[in-house]
Amino acid sequence: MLKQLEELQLEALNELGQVSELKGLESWRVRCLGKRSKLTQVLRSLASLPLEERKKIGALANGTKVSLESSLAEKKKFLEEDHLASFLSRERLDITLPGQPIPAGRLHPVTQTLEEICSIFTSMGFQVAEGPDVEWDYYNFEALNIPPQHPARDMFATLWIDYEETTGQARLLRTHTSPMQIRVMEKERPPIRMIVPGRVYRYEATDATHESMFYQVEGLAIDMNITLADLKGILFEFCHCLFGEERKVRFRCDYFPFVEPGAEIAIECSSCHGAGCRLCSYSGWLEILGAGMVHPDVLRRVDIDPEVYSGFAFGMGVERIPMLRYGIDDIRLFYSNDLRFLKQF
Ligand code: FA5
Repeated sequence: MLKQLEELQLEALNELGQVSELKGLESWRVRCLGKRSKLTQVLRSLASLPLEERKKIGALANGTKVSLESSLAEKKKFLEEDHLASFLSRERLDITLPGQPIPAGRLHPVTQTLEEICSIFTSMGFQVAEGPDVEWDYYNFEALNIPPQHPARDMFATLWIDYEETTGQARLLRTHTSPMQIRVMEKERPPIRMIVPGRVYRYEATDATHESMFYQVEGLAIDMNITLADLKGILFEFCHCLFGEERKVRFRCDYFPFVEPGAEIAIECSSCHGAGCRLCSYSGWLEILGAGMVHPDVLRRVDIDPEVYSGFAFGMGVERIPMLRYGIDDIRLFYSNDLRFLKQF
């Protein structure tokens, strides 16, 4: 029986040496240490042996069992470490590889221009306000000296929305930011220095310099002793900030019912440098804004005494500014969502 024990231990260790994967260990355990293993049979047969022999063989058989169990535990540990090492060598993460670049968004060129315009005027002491895109006839026209049937309504091809029965007022998409002159003056008392950026809408055919939805920035300054020289000084300073000292600026008379006198500013065309081209309708200039001294009737309507106070207002087209700065020859590029165009800014 001693010999049998020695042989089965050798045989079991030999087999254990050949196990190369963790899952092979369990079947080895069942075969060599399980209920039907040769070792268990030896242990069971101890009962039939004489006492002395039973003690001796029993101790040896148990020793064999303990030694095989510890060999199993050792082998398990070895295989687990081996498994982990080979897993790590396969799955190793190379943290030196550069990551996938995340495409960064950018501000639309019109938004960038709006921010620049606002920062120039706020540095001159103007505050920024915003108003509704859907406006009443009263603010868009009547309060600005444009009653129904006034021919100046034709200047602003209007998108009408509806008509409110109770007040008899018509609602429209504002055709300019000038209604905010009235809203601001209804709320604030002079001195007022305000700019109003926002979208405006016109029922117009589009072309290289006209869109049916575009941005304007309104400006309004009301105080004692404000003159046309203040208007001209502020607007020329603004043009120089945006276009540089060298760029030619044209300031000449224009008509708007809500100012007196009225003026417009045009900048030398960026495409032809004044020679005349499709962009500037062969005039050499592109108009960027209308302006003037606020009409006394407009001031009276909001309870500001024109004998005491005076002021100027202006309204500029925002898209035309980047067109003139970067030589963009079609306003429709801003809203056609072509990334090849937008990514240049
Ligand atoms: C006005 O809208 C007046 N409210 C401006 C004003 C304000 C005058 C305060 C006096 C006092 P006008 O329609 O000219 O004026 O438009 C002003 C500017 O908006 C133009 O100079 C031009 O730069 C721009 N603009 C006008 N129509 C369009 C259009 N369809 N597409 C793009 N820009 C336009």
